Amino acid sequence: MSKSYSLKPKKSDRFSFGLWTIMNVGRDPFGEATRPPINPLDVIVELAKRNVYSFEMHAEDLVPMGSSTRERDRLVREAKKRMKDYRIKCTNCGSNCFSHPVFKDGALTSNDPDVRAFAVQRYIYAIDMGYELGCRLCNLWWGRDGLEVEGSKDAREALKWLRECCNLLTEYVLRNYPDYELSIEAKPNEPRGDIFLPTTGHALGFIATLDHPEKWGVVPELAHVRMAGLNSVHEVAQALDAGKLSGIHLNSQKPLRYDQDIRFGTEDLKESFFVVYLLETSDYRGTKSFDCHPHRTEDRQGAWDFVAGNMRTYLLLKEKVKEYQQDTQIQRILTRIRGAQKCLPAPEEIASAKFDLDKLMASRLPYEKLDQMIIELLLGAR
Ligand code: XUL
Ligand code: MN
Repeated sequence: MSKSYSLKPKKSDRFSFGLWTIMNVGRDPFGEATRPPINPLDVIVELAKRNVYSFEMHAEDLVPMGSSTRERDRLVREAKKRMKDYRIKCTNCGSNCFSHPVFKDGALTSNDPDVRAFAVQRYIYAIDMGYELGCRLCNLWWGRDGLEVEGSKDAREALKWLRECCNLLTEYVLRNYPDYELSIEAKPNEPRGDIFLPTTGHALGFIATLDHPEKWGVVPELAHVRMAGLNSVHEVAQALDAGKLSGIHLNSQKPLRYDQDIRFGTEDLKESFFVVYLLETSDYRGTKSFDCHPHRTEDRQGAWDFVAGNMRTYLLLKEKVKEYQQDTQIQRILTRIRGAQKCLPAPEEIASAKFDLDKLMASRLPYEKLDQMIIELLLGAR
C-alpha cells in the first residue's frame, strides 16, 4: 500500500519535536517514572539523525534552574556544537514557569508582584538563550496562570497582569532582538482548574489589546482544543485567517479528558487530516511540531518508535491530501456545494430582495456521500 508514498522525513518537511517530549520519563500524577532519563544534548543529536528539522525547548530543559552562568554557557556551547555538526535548528525557546514550587499559584499572574517579575526574568533568560541558539520565537504556555478558587484572583486584574508582562517582554525584544517574535499557546485547564485565555480565540482577542500586537502570534495545540471539546481544524483556521499562526503543536487526545498528549492522528484521524490539509494548502511556512509523549508503557527505544510514528502519520495524511485534491468525484461534489459562492450585494439591495424559500429549501446537500468518500479515502478504499 505504501509503495508510491514517500514516507521518509526530509528536512524540508520542517518537522519539530519539543525536547521535553523525548525527555518525558513516563511519570503521571499517579505513577512514578517508567523510563530512564535522557540528556537533552543526546535528544538533539538523535532527533537530527532522524531528519527532524528543529527542536523546541524550554530554557530549563537544557539548563536546569539554579545552574551557574558557567554551566549555562557550557551547555549552550555544547548544544550549538551539536546543532551545527548534526544540522538541526532550534525554533522555539520558551520558559518552564510551571514546575518550580515558586510558581505554585501562577507565574505572570501570581498575586505576588515579585513572583510575576521573577517569571518575566525567566522568559528574558529564555529569549537570550534562544537568540544565542539561532531561534527567533519564544512561545509562552503559562500553565500555572489560572486558579482553582474563584475568589483567589480577580480575573480582570489577572488579565491586566498578563498584558503588563507581555508588554514588558515585547519591549525587551524590540530593544534587544527586533526580529524576535512571541506567541501564546492556549490551554483550557491542567495543571490549573482553569487557565487564563483558555483557547486560541481568547488569545487572539487578548493579543489585539497589547501594545505591539504585530509581535505576537499563537501556537494552537490540537489536544488542548479537544480537551475543551472544540474543533481543532477551526481553531487552526482562525489562527491562519488572522495571519497569526506562529507554530502548531500536533498530537492527539480523546475529547473532554485530562491532557493525554498522545501520538499525532491516533484518536481523531479525520480532524488530523483536515489540519494537515490546512497546513499544506495555506501559506504557512512554520514548523510542524509534535508535542506529545510516548505511552508510559514504552522504554527508551519506544520513544524513537513514537518519533517515527508521528512523522509517518503526518506524511501519510499529506499523501491523503494529494489524493483528496486529485479525486475527481470528491472535487465535483465540492464544486457543486461551494460553486455558487459569490459576494453578497449591498445591504439595501439585500433588504429589499425577494427570496424563493421553497427553492432554497429544496436543494440537496450531498454530505452523506461526501463524508463517506472522505472516510473511504482515509481507509484506503478509493
Ligand atoms: C502543555 C504543553 C506544553 C507547552 C510548552 O500542555 O503543551 O508542553 O507546549 O510549554
Ligand atoms: Mn504544547
